[in-house]
Amino acid sequence: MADSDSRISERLFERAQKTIPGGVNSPVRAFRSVGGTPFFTKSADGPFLFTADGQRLIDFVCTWGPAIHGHNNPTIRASLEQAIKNGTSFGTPSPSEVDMAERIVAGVPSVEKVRMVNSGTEATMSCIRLARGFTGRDKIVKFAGCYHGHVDSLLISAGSGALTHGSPDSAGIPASFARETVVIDYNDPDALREVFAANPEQIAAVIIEPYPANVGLILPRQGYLQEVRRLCSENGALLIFDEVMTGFRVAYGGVQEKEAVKPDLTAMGKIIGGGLPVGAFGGKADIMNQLAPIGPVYQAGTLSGNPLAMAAGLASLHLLSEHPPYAKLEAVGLRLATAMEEAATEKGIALQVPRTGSMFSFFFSEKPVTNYPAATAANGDLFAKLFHFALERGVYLPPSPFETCFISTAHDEATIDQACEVLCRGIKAL
Ligand code: HOZ
Repeated sequence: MADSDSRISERLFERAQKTIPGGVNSPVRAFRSVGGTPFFTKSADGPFLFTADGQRLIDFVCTWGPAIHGHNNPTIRASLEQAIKNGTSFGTPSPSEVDMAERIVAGVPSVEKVRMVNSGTEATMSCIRLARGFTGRDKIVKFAGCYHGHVDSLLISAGSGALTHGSPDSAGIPASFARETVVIDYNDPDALREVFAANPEQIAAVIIEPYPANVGLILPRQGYLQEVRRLCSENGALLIFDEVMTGFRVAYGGVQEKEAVKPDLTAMGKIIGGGLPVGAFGGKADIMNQLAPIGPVYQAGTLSGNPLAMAAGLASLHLLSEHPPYAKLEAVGLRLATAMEEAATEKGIALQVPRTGSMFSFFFSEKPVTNYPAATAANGDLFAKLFHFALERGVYLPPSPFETCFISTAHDEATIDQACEVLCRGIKAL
């Protein structure tokens, strides 16, 4: 990239920092953990981002998950163009909300009723309130490194930007709130058993990213999620799956379909908005019926079920159900991960590339990573070097080792070949 070009993003970042805290509207976008100045994106199409500096990047962030069909997908765009002719927000029920609810209920195994919200954060926050209202209990169990959006009671030992920027326990959370959240390690059923034993009839819910993807990607040990389900049922606590990242991504019905484990409540987002701001939460009808206006748990939103977001989301889900991409994404993901592991072996570097379908991440670590302590012990400097090597050569990885890479259906063979070549060269150059 020519010097004169990269200065456009630098100048924009200088301006941004004067009026936006840290120059970004979400901390993960700053390049703090890898160093350097974030680039500014002018447009995006297919598997590519086009920066203000004139660079074309093969994008493995995919707007942090939603862009499973790539950017600027023509079907999603056409659906939006059609919807916008009818107005942008009604503040009344509209037909597309019913279509969306029916699609989600048909696709996600545990969901009998669903309510739309505007972000994944709203979805998890609402799940927690509903679980407390339903059980009459206050305590929540979460897992170290799992990130469920910036919800007060869940920003404790959190992953994603909170971990990347050194504040997994955010300031601004009253100690009295934090006391109601118990944090344990993922993949350790004994830890959950002990928490239930120590807090009898006090735990309202266990919230989990069934495949944690905000601390790099971590996969469950055989039988682990089934045991979590069993322990929740045995102790009268609700099980909440945060499938904001994994829903409609690892399978149409998410991890719960793949692993055949049914949570009581599910938080959703990302893909179901087709790139527009959307979240949803759903679950068993008797629990969901506790919500206002028919139940005592209050939850609301002016823009919930927004017609444009519904149009984009419905088009996104329609594409997935009509042309299931999962087998192809699995093959592409396997090819990328295998190539990178081979490059690392050739170089003599310890690299783990955990992967499921079109999600993968990098841990420069001797052993497979099964929990938060192992993830944070991996070598972040090597990741930062690989990140910059790739970026300079037109491949964009997430700017933190505590995030997950995504592949879209728009990443065709030629694009994957090119990315593979750059990433393997980058690993060998470490
Ligand atoms: N939930 C996203 C993946 N970690 C992060 C998006 C953001 O915080 O901006």
